[in-house]
Amino acid sequence: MTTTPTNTDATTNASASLPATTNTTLFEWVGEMAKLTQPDHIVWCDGSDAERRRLTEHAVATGVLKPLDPKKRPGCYLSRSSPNDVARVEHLTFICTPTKEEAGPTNNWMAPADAYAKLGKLFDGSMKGRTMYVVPYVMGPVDSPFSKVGVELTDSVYVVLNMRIMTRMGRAALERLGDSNDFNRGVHSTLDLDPEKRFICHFPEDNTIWSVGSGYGGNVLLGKKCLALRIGSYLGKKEGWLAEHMLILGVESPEGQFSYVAAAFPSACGKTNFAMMIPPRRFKGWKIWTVGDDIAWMRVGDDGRLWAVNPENGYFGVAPGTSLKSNANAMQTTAKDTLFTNVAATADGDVWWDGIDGEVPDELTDWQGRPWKKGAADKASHPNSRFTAPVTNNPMLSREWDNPAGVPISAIIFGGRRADTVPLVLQSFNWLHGVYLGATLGSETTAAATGKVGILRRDPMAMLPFCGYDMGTYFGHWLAMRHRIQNPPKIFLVNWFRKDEEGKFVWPGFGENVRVLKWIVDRARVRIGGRETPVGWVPREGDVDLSGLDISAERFEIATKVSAKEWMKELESQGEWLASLGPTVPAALHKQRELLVAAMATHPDLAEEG
Ligand code: GTP
Ligand code: SPV
Ligand code: MN
Repeated sequence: MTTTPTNTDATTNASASLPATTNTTLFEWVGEMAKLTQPDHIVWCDGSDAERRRLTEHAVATGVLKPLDPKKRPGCYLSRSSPNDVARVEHLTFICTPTKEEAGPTNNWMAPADAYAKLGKLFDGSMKGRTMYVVPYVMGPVDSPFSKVGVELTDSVYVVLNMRIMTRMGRAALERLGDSNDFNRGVHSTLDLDPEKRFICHFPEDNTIWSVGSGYGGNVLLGKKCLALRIGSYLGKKEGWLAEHMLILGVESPEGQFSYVAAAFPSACGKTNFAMMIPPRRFKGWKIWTVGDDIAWMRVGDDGRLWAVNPENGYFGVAPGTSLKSNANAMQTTAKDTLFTNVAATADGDVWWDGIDGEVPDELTDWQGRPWKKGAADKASHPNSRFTAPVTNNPMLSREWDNPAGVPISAIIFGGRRADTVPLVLQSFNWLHGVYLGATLGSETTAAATGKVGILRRDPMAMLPFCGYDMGTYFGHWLAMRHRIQNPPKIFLVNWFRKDEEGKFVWPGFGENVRVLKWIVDRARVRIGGRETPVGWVPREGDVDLSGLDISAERFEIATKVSAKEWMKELESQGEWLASLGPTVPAALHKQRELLVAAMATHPDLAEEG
């Protein structure tokens, strides 16, 4: 027997279910947190199907979830958040290292003692009248040396049901943990959803995360951005690996050759779509297999290559824009056993969002539960409405998705949302230049975080909101990794979002991106040509297979153009960015920039102007 002898917690008087562990460190910590938050009940989650049914019934009965039509969307539910709680809140997210310098200039910082005191006050009695769920989970395959165990205490049944999809949750996690004290300690209380009392605090040294006042994904599903990226990147620096905001996919050629790539695009910039892409008809025999759609943990293998694991177990994906045309695999993935958040509802019990297939219905219930009529000024689905779906629903799930060793990475791709300057694809000259391209990545902001959208900002490696320590030191870690990897992946920059003079996207994107991916994989395997520009390699005409695609040579040239004038401006702005990060930015990156500027300055387009 591994159960404990009691089902009431003597220190709190809360009724408690029986946990399947003897881990005293865990008991003590749960007891301590229960004493602080004072829940009426404590429920230890086992991850079973019976538990899912029970919690789902409870969520429906209390109005947290609304069942969808069981024929149209079997096992699916709709959740509506508080209208003030629909995205990550970067201004309320803190890294609580002993010194501000360790958090660096791009993170909000609070001294650990201050943060514990401030949030401790908010947690005090915050679960009175509520249930505290104890959610043990593993990030990564349960039996992988890559993986990390976390335990999240939460008073939200929505969080439990989402964690159940997004992580390996329950008994398996307690078994993996055993009596070890090496687990992430996450505490989440919904409080009253007052943005004035909303904080997401990370204590890397204590492997602890405290989150209050929100119910939104990235703020409260603590295994995801908080553990897998912010704490993960801190551990990666310490332990010699990389925790990255990257999708992982496998490309299968018609000959049956597999190549794996990892790609970092900022939030709502196309990772899920790229990871699930369906090649166009012309690419018969080519298959894209999804390993992960948001996060990659990468380590050097015994063979000197970089190996990547997806720590997640589900997809927390952007709904708007998802359709049979743009992402049929995501449509199939969300056909059953999926939780939808802040999408619109149809009268017949289905979901709806902007960009979904078919006619816009005349009437809908909008994401806030209000009647909506076609043509209304307000959007029926929130721009950051999301689906939570198990990876096993994905028809193109890679057979390697759960491999404890991960997959070997041949290419790393950075990409952003750039209306100009950045060509469709650019290959770096070497690792240092590739790290430079990642470090200076720029992208227009999206609805995934609270704030204005469409503003160009630097988002290095798509990690600006997710790096758990000083940015310059993080760049140094990337450069240092080169010396551990004997056979490093080639590094690329892509941009699906370049616009023409009329403001239209020049490149069709989505499944057509496989054409670019093929060039990338062929370049990584050194079997296709390219053209050298002062800022990197681009495909020559004919290098990218455009057959069967309705795009003119001129338009392809616009898509792949490297303009000397635009790049001189870009390099200047990149210099300001690097300078703003302070003295920890490696000298090699400054020198790399100077070299690019000097090389670009010899360009005839600039010389003509004198
Ligand atoms: P997070 O989950 O926030 O990290 O987002 P993500 O990077 O996974 O982005 P996702 O794939 O969900 O795409 C976000 C939005 O960009 C959706 O509305 C997509 O329809 C759109 N999008 C994705 N790929 C492309 C593309 O190649 N071209 C264009 N024009 N839009 C795209
Ligand atoms: C992102 O914003 O990058 C997401 C969604 O993937 S969240 O989990 O909220 O971070
Ligand atoms: Mn993301």
